[in-house]
This record gives sequence, structure tokens and C-alpha cells, in this order.
Amino acid sequence: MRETTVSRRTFLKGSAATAALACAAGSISLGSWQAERAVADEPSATKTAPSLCNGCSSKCGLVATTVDGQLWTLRGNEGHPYAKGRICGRGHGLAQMAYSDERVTQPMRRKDDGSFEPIDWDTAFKEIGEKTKAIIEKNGPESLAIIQDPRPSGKQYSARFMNALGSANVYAHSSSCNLSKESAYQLTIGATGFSNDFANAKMVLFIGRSYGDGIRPSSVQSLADAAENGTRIVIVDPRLNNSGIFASDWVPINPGTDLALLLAMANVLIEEDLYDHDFVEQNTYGFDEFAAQTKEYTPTWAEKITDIPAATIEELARAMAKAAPAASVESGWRAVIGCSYNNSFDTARAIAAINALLGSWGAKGGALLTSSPKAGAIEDARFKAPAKPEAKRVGDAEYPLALASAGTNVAALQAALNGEMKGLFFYNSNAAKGYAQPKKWTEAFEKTDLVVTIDVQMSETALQSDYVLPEVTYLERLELPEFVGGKKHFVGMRTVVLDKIHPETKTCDEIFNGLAEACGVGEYFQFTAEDWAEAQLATVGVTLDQMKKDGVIELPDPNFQYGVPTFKTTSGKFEFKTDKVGDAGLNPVIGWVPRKVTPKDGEFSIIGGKQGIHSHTMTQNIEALNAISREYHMERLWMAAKDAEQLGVQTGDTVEVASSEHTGQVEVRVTQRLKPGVVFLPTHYGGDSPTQTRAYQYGISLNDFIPLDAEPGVGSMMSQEVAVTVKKVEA
Ligand SMILES: Nc1nc2c(c(=O)[nH]1)N[C@H]1C(S)=C(S)[C@@H](COP(=O)(O)OP(=O)(O)OC[C@H]3O[C@@H](n4cnc5c(=O)[nH]c(N)nc54)[C@H](O)[C@@H]3O)O[C@H]1N2
Ligand SMILES: Nc1nc2c(c(=O)[nH]1)N[C@H]1C(S)=C(S)[C@@H](COP(=O)(O)OP(=O)(O)OC[C@H]3O[C@@H](n4cnc5c(=O)[nH]c(N)nc54)[C@H](O)[C@@H]3O)O[C@H]1N2
Ligand code: SF4
Ligand SMILES: [Mo]
Repeated sequence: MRETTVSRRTFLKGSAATAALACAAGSISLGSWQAERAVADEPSATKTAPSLCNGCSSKCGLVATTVDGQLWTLRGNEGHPYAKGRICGRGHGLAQMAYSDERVTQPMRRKDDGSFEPIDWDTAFKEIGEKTKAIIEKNGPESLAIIQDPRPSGKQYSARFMNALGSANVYAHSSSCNLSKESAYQLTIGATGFSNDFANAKMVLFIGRSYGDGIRPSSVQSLADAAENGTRIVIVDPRLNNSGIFASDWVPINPGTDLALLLAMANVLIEEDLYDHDFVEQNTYGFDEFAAQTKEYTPTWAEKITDIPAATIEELARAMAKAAPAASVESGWRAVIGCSYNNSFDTARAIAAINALLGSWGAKGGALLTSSPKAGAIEDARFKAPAKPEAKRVGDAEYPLALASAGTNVAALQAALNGEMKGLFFYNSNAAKGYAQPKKWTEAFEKTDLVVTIDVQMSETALQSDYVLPEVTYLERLELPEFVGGKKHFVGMRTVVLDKIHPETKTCDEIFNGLAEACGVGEYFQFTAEDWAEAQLATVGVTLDQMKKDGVIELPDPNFQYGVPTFKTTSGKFEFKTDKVGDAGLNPVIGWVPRKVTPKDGEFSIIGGKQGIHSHTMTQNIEALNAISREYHMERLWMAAKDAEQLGVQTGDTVEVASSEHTGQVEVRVTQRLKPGVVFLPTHYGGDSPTQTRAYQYGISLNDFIPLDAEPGVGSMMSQEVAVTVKKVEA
């Protein structure tokens, strides 16, 4: 047990004094990154350099222009498949991070009273090294874990570092993002995702995924083009989301019941004999059991659960069949199938099943499985990987269906709460605010001996750590190559756009090299990121100089062809039934699983979603983006007009939202764009870190309201399994 006298929660509530210490001392306060340049008599030095945005998992390619070393403009890299010459609003805004006056600019150590003091890097490495070695000595390496949001260098350095220490406990952010979906697709179609062939599609059904909110520039463009071409776009969402302008239909649904809709569509396709017999007979496993089970999932049955009229369900199924194979269900990302419900895993499997019944896998206009490139094996002994740790990753036994490359960090949290996880490292991750019930992370940290966070600002996770190690921002560092698959193959890379702004910050590789050395495993880290990048690039025939110049390079054409793809599943076929799911104690056949929490009378379902200008918790404190949110009151809770009338609430009124876990107050936005009985909360707000003064206590965060729990089999956080009450706060 730790010796701190001030609990982390108390600390979170107070201590504005720490702000001064933790953040840029003598700060470089450039309000905007398009900084005003002194009118120069001398000619200015203009440079361009390519990089990848760090705003979200898309990592779009960008090209930055600097004038006299100051960031001047950013534009999307024309050659990058996700950017195609564009980056989104938050991609632009995020660049302010480099110049933020609230960055962490030197290593910080927590004091016994809970506040922080700056220390030098040697001391930080030495102390962390000693504590890590002591944990290994006493509790074994399996009591250490690292959690990271997969970033080009971070994911590779994190895994290498943990494995070198002898621990397999490497977790991605996925249990609060797309873990259920990726795990489900991996087992069902043999790949973690697929794409929809918008350019040739006649009909696409969106299940709780919004390109107009959860933005990736190329996706928005493909949707806009499809709408222009007359593709029928159906949005299934309790909320008319911001993809609505491209849609033909909005089908409001009860939250967490999409699985019933999909199963009833399957029922119609099978019972009315509208499915693709050839595809099903030749390419699938478990169809007979699926068909037998699906008999009971009639549209009338689904109407009661989803609140979608049976006639609408029938019409959708028939229209999809008519448009098939140029019709498909969109592949989804987070909401509904990523991590939200007790049935997210099966909902994702059911999406795949509809595409199978339509015969749209591999078809022109259908659902496509494409390939991804990766670096080949490196011969050079310098890069030799550490041996595979003996003990299995914590959580893999309890959640055997979780995608191997991600794991579930909920298991790491549960192990820390049980006192089994003694040392936690975080890289580019604000787990304690974004991954599961925040107060449970706080409780877990109390039971550890060491928490280390590598971040650029004092996130909620950093604020509760023993050591905070400041990284340079993404614009100030070179990283390992990032490979992008699809109909074509690419490799992209971050290069140095800006010289280091704060002298006492370090790059990802410098930090991990220092940590490894101090922990006694430096032998696996005798190179720089630049060395490793060069070696990885060489395996695909690309040079570092090419990357530094272009930022994105197209690799040899994989010669994508339409036609039934190879399903890399256990059976080698599309799986309506997956034996491994049965082994995990769940229904092996894709079928009905209810959501866990159904709102009672007087309660609301609460759903969340992205907003175009923000990414998770990371952009909350960006000056320009925060100002836009405040200007337009974007933090407000959406409420259906009918409900608002009943509660006597108007736009701008404050309400109290309460669940079993938390109570919070927020303003309301009354709208016709929401199903009555449901409230919608933008998911980014509600910061708890007083050092992030713009984001601090602005709005509320859905995660605070969710009980700690995990979806069976996969271990996702179930980010929407909660019901809330809402009442007006009298002024
Ligand atoms: N602006 C922005 N874009 C982003 C990101 C970001 O942070 N900000 N992050 C990127 C990342 S990492 C991710 S994972 C993706 C996420 O992208 P999405 O999966 O599209 O994310 P969300 O906005 O959470 O949810 C989409 C829609 O689901 C709806 N929804 C909620 N509950 C239900 C339900 O029970 N049923 C149905 N049918 N619909 C429901 C919401 O109203 C919302 O409109 O976005 C990526 N793009
Ligand atoms: N409240 C809330 N929770 C969420 C979501 C949400 O929108 N709101 N979205 C969910 C989804 S879809 C996902 S994918 C996950 C994302 O989960 P995370 O990746 O944890 O995303 P963020 O919450 O933005 O936290 C990222 C952290 O990395 C830090 N950071 C930014 N740049 C750098 C850098 O260059 N180096 C280092 N070392 N650190 C850096 C930020 O300061 C921040 O503390 O969150 C999930 N949980
Ligand atoms: S979608 Fe936007 S925030 Fe995400 S990587 Fe691309 S430009 Fe950056
Ligand atoms: Mo995500």
C-alpha cells in the first residue's frame, strides 16, 4: 500500500496550486498556433515537413508549414488514404497542443501531500527503475502492466518494454472503444474490420455509426459521394445524428436493441427466401443452426423490443435483398458494437451475418475484406525482441474472446482493485477518465505501489500518478512507420515538424530507452526510433529519406479483386456459429442477448456520441476548441421535446442527472432529433483535472455514471449499460 496521506480523490477536487508547478513554467503562451510573426525585415524561413495527426486512431497524413520555426499551416496529405488532402477540424485544433500554456514541461513526482514537485530525468528514471525492480522482486513481473492508446511508436515501445520486464500485460484502449466489434469480426470473418464499397453501393444501413460526428475525412467524402449518386442511406440511431444530411431514412430505435432489429431482418431474409443460397452453401459455417434459431426472431417480436414497426423491419430487409449484393450493413466503430452493451459482441456478429445473407461479402457495392501491409522480419541483432513472457496476460483467461492484440484493460483495473496489479504504466492514455468508471481507477491506484504516466498534459490519469513523464508533442518527434491497408497499401510516418519547444521534454523512444535502462533491461533498447524506423522501412523497400520527404508512400499494389474473400476463421468460412464462443460459455450461434439495464418508468436511457471538433478527453483543453464548445453550448444534454415538456424543461435550463454511481448537473438542449425516453450526452466533456483550466468542470462525462462491469467473453466496459433519472434544477 502506498503511503500518501491525501487521497487522490481529495486531491482531484482541489489543489489549483499544483497547476502552476505542473505546467509550463515561464510558459510560451501562443494563443493560437498560427502565431503572429513580428513584421520581419529579414526574409523568413519557410519549411514544410510531413507527419501524421495524433487527434484520433485515424492518424491522417498531414503536411505542416513552418515560418521561422513557428507552425503556420497544416493541410491534409494528398497521398494519405484517410486524409486525401484534408484533415478535420479537431486535427487543425490539436496542433495548438504544442504551444499550450498548460503542458507538462518537466518530469513530476507526487509528494506525500498529493501535490507534485518537478524532478530531473535522472532522478525520475532511477526512482521508477528501483520501484519497478522491487515490484518484480516481491510480486513478480505479472503484477506490472502498461496501458496505451495504440500510437505508431507507443504501441511497439510499450509492448517491448513490458515484455522485456517479463510481463505480458500490455493493453490497448480498446475495451472503451472497439473491442467487442474487433473481437466479433475476427472470429466471424477472420479480420477485425471491413469496408463498405460506397462508390458502387445501392443501399447501406448504418447501425449507430455517424461519419458526420465520429469523423474520418475520407469516410465523410465517400458518404457524401454515395448520397450524391442516389445510394439509399439508412441511419438507425435513437438520435438523428449529423450524418442525417446524407441519409434517406432515419430509423429511431430503443438504445441497446439493435441486435433484435438485425436478427428480425435475418428472419425475413431467410423465411421469405431472399438470401443468397450460393454464398451461404459454399462459404459459411453453422447456417442451419442459425436459421433454426432465427425462426423465433420475427419482426413482431423485434417491434416490441426495438420500438421499430414490424412493417419497417420487413421493408428494410426486402429493400436490402433487392439491392443485394450491392447492399450492406456499415461496419461500425464504437457506439453499439464497440463497447457499449452486454450484447455489443453479438450485435457486431449479426451485422456480419446480414452481409452474409445478402451475399455482399466481396461483392461490388457490398462489404469488402481488404488486406494490410506490415513490416517484415528484421535481421539486425540490435532489434532482437525480448523473449515471450511466461505468465499469460491478466484477463485473457476470464475474457477469452477479447482480441489478442488489444486485451481488455478492464481486467488490469480489476486486478489492481484486487491488489494483484502493483505497477501501472500509461502511455498516451487517459484511462482514469476515459476507460471505465473513473472512481474505480482512483480506488485501484490507492492499492498500487507505482503509477507512471507519460503524457503531454496533466490529464486525470497523470494527476493521480506517482510520476508524470512529459513527452514532446506529436509535431516535435519522429515515430515508427504506420502501415495502412485497404484496396491499396500505404506506409505513413511522423517526422519532426517543430523543434523541441520545452527543453525538458523527451520523445517516446528516449523515455522508454531511459526507463528500460533504469529497470535493467536496456539491452533491448540500444537504438533510436529513427534507427528502428529505418530498419522497418527497409523491409518494405522504403528509405527514411523518402518518408521524411513525402510522409506517405504507396506500397506495391495488393491487386484487390472483387469476389468472395478468404475468411481467415477457424473453419475457414464465414461463421454463423463460432465454437470458441461456445467454449467461453456463450451461445456459439449468433442470436439474441438482451441489454443488461433497461430503464424503468421515469428513467431514461443515456447514450453518448462524438462531436466533430473534439477527440475524447484529449482536445478538451485546447484553447480554440474549448472556445467553440462554449460559444455554441455544445456540452448540453439532448432531450426530446416531448420529455422536456413533461419535465417543464427548456433549452438552457439546468438539470440534475443521476445514476447509481454519480450525480451531475448540466444544461439541456431540447430537440426533435431524439427518441423520447432517451437522453444524449456528447461524450468528451466533464474534465476533473484542475490544471487543465479550460476543460475543468465544463460539462459532465458519461463514464462517471456507468457502474464498473464488463461484457462477458470480451471484457468491454459496457459504456451505456446504465439508466438515469433527470430532473430540473430550479434556478
Ligand atoms: N469527432 C470525432 N471523431 C472521431 C473520434 C473523436 O473522438 N471525435 N474518435 C474516432 C474514434 S477513436 C472512434 S472509436 C470513432 C467512433 O465513431 P462512432 O462509432 O460513429 O461513435 P459515436 O459518435 O460514439 O456513435 C455514433 C452514433 O451512435 C449513436 N448511438 C448511441 N447509442 C446507440 C444505440 O444503442 N443504438 C444505435 N443504433 N445508435 C446508438 C449515437 O447517437 C451516435 O450518433 O470516431 C472516430 N472519429
Ligand atoms: N470521456 C470519454 N471517454 C472516452 C471517449 C470519449 O470520447 N470520452 N472515447 C472512447 C474512445 S472511442 C477511445 S478510442 C478512447 C481513447 O482513449 P485515449 O487515447 O486515452 O484518449 P484521450 O482520452 O483523448 O486521452 C489521451 C491522452 O493522451 C495524451 N496525449 C496527447 N498527445 C500525446 C502525446 O503526443 N504523447 C503522450 N504521451 N500523450 C499524449 C492526452 O493528453 C490524454 O491525456 O477513449 C474512450 N473513452
Ligand atoms: S480524423 Fe481528424 S483528428 Fe482524426 S487523425 Fe484525421 S485529422 Fe486527425
Ligand atoms: Mo475509439
